Amino acid sequence: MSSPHPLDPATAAEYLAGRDIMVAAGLLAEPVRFAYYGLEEPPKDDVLAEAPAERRLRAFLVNTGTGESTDVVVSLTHQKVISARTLQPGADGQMPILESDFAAVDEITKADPGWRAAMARRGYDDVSKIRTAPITAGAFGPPDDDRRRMVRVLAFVQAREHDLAWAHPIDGVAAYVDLVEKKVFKVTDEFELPVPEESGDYDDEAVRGPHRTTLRPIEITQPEGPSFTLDGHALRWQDWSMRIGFDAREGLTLHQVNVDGRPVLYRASIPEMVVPYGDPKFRYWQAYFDTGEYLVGKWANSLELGCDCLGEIAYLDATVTDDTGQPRTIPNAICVHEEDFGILWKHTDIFNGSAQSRRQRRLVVSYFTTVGNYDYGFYWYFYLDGTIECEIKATGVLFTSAHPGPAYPDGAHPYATEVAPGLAAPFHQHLFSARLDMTVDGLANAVEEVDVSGLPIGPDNPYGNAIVQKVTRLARESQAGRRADGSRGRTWRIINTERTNRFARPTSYTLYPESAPVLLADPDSPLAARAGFAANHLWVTRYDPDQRWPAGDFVNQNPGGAGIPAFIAGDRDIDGADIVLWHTFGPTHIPRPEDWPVMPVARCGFVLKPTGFFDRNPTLDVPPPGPHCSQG
Ligand SMILES: [Cu+2]
Repeated sequence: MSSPHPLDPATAAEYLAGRDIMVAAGLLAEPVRFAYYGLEEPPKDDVLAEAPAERRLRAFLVNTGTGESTDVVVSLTHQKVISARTLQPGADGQMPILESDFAAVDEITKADPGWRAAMARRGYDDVSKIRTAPITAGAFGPPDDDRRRMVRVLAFVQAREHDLAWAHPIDGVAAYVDLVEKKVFKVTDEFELPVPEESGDYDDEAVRGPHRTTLRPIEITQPEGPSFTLDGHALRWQDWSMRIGFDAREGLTLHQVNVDGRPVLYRASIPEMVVPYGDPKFRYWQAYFDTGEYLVGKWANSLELGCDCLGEIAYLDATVTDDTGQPRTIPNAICVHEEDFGILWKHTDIFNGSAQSRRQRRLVVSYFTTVGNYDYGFYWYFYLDGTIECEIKATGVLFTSAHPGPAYPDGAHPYATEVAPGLAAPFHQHLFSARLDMTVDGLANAVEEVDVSGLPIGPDNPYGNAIVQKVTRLARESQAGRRADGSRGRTWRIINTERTNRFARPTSYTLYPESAPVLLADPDSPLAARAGFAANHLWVTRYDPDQRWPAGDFVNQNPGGAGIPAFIAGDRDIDGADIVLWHTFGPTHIPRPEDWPVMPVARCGFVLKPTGFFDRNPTLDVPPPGPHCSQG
């Protein structure tokens, strides 16, 4: 095994070697399964000091016969188990959903007489036409009986082989499945509504109509090849350099992002997302933590040239493992390419006659994943002018329920949109948490909240036109739980407390948030306790290598309080320190009829822009795109 960079993803050989260590330690007796398996990154100080790094892997093990759950860390370097902690699920939460849970839940549910009777009452005697969706249970306490390892199951009809099951929800019924006892322990059956009939099969010409014939080809060519280089997982493009990582849980990770040879981000990723649904009926528990409960990275797509990505593409494979800890390669999981992005800068000068245009370009590092009905693309963009952007593309199929129609006045439904006859799409949110381990020009960073406002008419402002910035330093973790405020143009500036630019001001990068709602669930709700990170748009914590997951290490059925609320309990000093920003963003999705039957991409994200990081526009040296583009 050649020596990898300390931040390179774990390889297939490493997963197998780690598995052997666990076998030798007696940790993998049947029927123990891997709910997660990945690299345990070395602490930042060791990496920055280029100290010899120990390779460690972390595994979440579940005994599917007893439910016993163990959090294991092994050292590949020293060939031994470093730690093996048995979870107390009532306090710690449960391990993520296993791949094998999907088939097991289907079998268990369909074998249950109570659930079958509920289906038969609705006219479905033949359960082979029914598709079951195992949904993480959350934690609601009594009378939900959810201290056991469990999921809740909603059902859909797929009458024909190629039917889109999501178009045909069987509403009003849920099966509660104990994954350890392997039985349905409760069936809720609250109401009956007709199963919507209209086909949602967008592959079917009878549904979509014939393909339009009016789109002429667009081809992207880079005859001299792209301007980036990829050496293993090390990526260089223009003034940028970074390392690319990948994890079964959080997907794409970026490391040691530098511009102009100066550090900006030590690490960036989207380590959690929650998708809470807003229908308080029998499906009140529907809220997926796609990352902590289902592991978004594990479901990464293999991307296809010319279909998913256009141009001169470099791909990286990702290696994840199955339930038994055996490596599985996802070919072409990560896409790296370069895009023209319109005008970078342009001016026609009325005095000196200069007329100049420059083209913006961006380097794109992305991957796409499918989690149940939804598909998410995670895109990171790096621009010539030092801007970093994160964009998430949400697409796929809406989660559906039946629409009661005349049961409500004028056919309205307070919690859902009717997207096809009798078919409802409940309102919901997609709230992502970005973990931004900032190193703007080094480790000594601080955060300033910057609001803009006008000033009232007064002695210094007789005509009332004054515009000022109000700058508030966030000194401690307890002060750094902040909301965005579009009416004040609120941004957060990450400054270096030791380095200055030519104006003797701190070098900095500014986080520009979108100002969409944070978690709409009541602050006293069981969900708010579990998704504490989503209560604000911003949190700032002091770097701690163990603080990785915004909703805690064990998110599935976690009783609450883990993650950010626990991280900030110590109220550490964050001024001039090694700090991490946690940024909550994402849409509150009121589905539109146009989102059905497959949803055009909805975008969300944030931008980081250099602010006095450079002494002037860093792109004056970008040449004109062609000799004919330069005048004057
Ligand atoms: Cu949505």
